[in-house]
Amino acid sequence: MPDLKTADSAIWDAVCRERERQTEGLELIASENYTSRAVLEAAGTVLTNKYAEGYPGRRYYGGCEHVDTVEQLARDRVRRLFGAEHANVQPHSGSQANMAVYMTVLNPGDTILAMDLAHGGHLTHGMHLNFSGKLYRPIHYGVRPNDHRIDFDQVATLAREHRPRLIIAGASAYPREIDHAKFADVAREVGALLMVDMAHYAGLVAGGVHNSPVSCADFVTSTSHKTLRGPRSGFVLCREEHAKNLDRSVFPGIQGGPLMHIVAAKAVCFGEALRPDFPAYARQIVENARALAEVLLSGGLRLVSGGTDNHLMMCDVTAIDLSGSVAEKALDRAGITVNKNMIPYDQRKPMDPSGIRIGTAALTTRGMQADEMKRVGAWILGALRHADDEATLRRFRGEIAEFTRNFPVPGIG
Ligand code: DSN
Repeated sequence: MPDLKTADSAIWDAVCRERERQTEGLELIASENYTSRAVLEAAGTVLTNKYAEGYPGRRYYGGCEHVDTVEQLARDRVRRLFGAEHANVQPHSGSQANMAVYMTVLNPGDTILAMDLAHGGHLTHGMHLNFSGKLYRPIHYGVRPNDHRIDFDQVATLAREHRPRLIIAGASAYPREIDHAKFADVAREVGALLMVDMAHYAGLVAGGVHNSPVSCADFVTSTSHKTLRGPRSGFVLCREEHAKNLDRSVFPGIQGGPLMHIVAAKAVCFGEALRPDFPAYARQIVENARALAEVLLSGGLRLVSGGTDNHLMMCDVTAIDLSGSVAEKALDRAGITVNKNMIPYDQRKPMDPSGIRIGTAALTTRGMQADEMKRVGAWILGALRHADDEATLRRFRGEIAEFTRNFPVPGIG
């Protein structure tokens, strides 16, 4: 980045340090990943210079012939990847993908039924400070206290009582496979529409490891940067009957010009996920999560629901007398990045909850497998046990930097 270095050394320096952090540490944030060099290159192209309000073939600006090609490729590829009738690849993020669906089917004041943020849901599923909680009337379901699985009896009871216009499935911190068909049954019974927010596990759906919501949901929303391993962005899939209204909700409803460099990077990501090696990547993410969960369980940590069958696990660190915030900071000092997180029925507060969330998508991208998860698990347990022992955390940090040299980050090295 020679020009950046000369023009703005402060930004150049911060980017270099972040690159170093990403390379030398163990990245275990469940919603993060490493993109390929091709995705990075697409995101850094001259397409950032172009306005393209509208859709391919129907733009409000001249000179759109090449960005039309890009957006059409992105739409075709993501439709093929997930077997969807219609795709909109313009949402800048997962939040905007969700907002676009709400704008398509809801009026202010309408009732939505979604997973409670405190049980693993997302901000845009009706949290009181989020637009979704201010504009609409959210009702929340959660997980059962005994096994931490989605309480479908509660989902059905709440749906019958409140008659929501839209039921939302999908979560940000739920370690189990979600039964989309069961949500579809409830939605059908009460005459609601179903939206599945598959942002976290889109890569697992693409790789055939998690059941697909596309055939049973009216709308499927997602980000492209988690298990799907693309640029930081969003998209929506839906049935043809909703296509026109959805497209209108995205533009001009909630967005102006699409970020065409990011649409290009999404097209590259979808192309990569269509390649024959992607299912093996998705399978390995899940195998790695299971392997890591076993190590953590055997080390005395409690896991929400007792384990995982997707890319993430939720660890209750109060079982070893820590809080989520203390655990996150200790792991950070050892070069291990996770995030503190509320766990179901948490008695603590969001800024210092009982849990940490751990995901395996990024380390799997670096080529780590179950054997490596044993070492990663040992470092996590060691750092948690020595949370206030600076010398030990520093030693782990050095060992991890050495270890990660054997697992180059795609696009960085
Ligand atoms: N904030 C994201 C996560 O970390 O799960 C979800 O959008």
